[in-house]
Amino acid sequence: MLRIHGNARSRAFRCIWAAEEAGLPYEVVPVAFGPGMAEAVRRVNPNGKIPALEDGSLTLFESLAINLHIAAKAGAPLMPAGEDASRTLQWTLWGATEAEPAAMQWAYNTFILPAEKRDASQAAAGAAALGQRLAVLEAHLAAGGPWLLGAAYGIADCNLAGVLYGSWANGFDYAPFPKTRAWLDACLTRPAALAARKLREG
Ligand SMILES: N[C@@H](CCC(=O)N[C@@H](CS)C(=O)NCC(=O)O)C(=O)O
Repeated sequence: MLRIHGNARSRAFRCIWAAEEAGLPYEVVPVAFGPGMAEAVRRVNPNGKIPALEDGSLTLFESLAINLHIAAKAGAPLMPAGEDASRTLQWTLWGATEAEPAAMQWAYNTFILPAEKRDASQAAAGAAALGQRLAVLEAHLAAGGPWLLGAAYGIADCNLAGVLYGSWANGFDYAPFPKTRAWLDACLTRPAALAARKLREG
C-alpha cells in the first residue's frame, strides 16, 4: 500500500494523480498546512515538506521522484523502457528545473500570496520566463504528440502537467500555446486526473 503524506491542495496532488494512473492501492495520510506541519512530517521527509511517500520500508520525498517510483512499479506504458525512460527523466527534470520555478514566480504573485504582497513586475517576469519554456514545449508537441513521448501517455505527461496544473487552473494565458493547451486539457481531464482533482477542487 502506497502511503502518500500530504493533502490534495499541495504537491501531493501530483502523487495522488500518479497513483490513480498506476491503478495501485494508496491512501492519503492527511497532513494539513499550518504551524507544526514541518515537525509532523519530518519523520518521512527531513525537509519538513509535503508530499512524502511510504511504500513498505521505503520512504521518499520530492513529488516527481515519488511519481517516477509509482510509475516504475506499474511498468509500461506509464513508465516506458529504453530510450523513452531517458526521455521521461528529461521531461520530468525539465518540469522541475525549467518550468516550475517560472510557473511558481507567476503563481505566487498572481493568486497564492495575499493581494497586498503580490508584485506585478514579478508576476510579469514569471509569465515571460514560463512563456519561454512553453515555446519549447509547444514546438515539441507540434512536431509529434499527442503525448510527450508520442503515441502513449506516460508519467512524463503526468509530471509535467502536474507542474503546470496551477497555471492552467488559474488563468495563465495559454492562447499563444494552443498545442500545449490541448495537451494540458487532455492530461487534466483523464479519469485519473479527475479523481485527483476532485480531492483538490471539491
Ligand atoms: N520540490 C518539492 C517541494 C515540496 C514543497 O515545497 N511542498 C510544499 C507544499 S506544496 C510545502 O510543504 N510547503 C511548506 C513549507 O515550505 O513550509 C516537491 O516537489 O515535493
